[in-house]
Amino acid sequence: MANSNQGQLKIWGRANSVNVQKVLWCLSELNLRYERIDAGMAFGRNHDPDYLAMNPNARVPTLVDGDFVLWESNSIMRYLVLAYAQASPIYPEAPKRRASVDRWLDWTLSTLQPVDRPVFWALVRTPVEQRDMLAIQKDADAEAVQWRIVDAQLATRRFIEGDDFTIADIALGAYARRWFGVEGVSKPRLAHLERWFAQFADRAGFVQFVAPPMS
Ligand SMILES: N[C@@H](CCC(=O)N[C@@H](CS)C(=O)NCC(=O)O)C(=O)O
Repeated sequence: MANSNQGQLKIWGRANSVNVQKVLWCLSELNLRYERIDAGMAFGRNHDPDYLAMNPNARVPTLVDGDFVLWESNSIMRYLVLAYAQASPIYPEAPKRRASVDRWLDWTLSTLQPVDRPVFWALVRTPVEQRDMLAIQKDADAEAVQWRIVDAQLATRRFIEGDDFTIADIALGAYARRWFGVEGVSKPRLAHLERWFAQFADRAGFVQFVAPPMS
């Protein structure tokens, strides 16, 4: 059954953006209705004056909820839970548990995304003949350093912060799909990360929005 929002939620952003995917996966977990409008890269729109008035970064995603506008994908996920599913374990209320989830959201933006981006762009969005494989392997090695941190955390936990699935799993899971999906570089075997990632095959939001071929 759909949640009790009135279907007024609009998400601006192309479906192949990792940050849009996080929000779509979260909306699915919360069973919220929404409309998605393509924007960014080939779709354009994000440099138009009306879009810039909503999001001066010219980035996707942007959420519009009635007269409220919000950008930054992790902030959007937090807002959706607070506005529409406050008691949900997906963003726990207890201060220490919430802060533990928040740190992975911050870490994803500050530490993981910068090392993932060069690898993803080189292997997914760069023609084969233009790829510098030595440089890409170095970038992949730098990304592996960060995934080892996640792997170690998962050695003793079902999800990143314990028994419950949270929006930190969404943020990390969307990037893990890229890490596992890129081909042509050598990557260390990270057994805990693999076990954790395999669980998402049961989650409709992951299957629909994150698992499809990368582009
Ligand atoms: N920290 C921002 C990053 C947003 C961002 O960099 N979005 C990328 C797509 S993943 C973008 O808008 N790229 C330009 C474009 O699509 O034209 C967030 O998490 O929302």
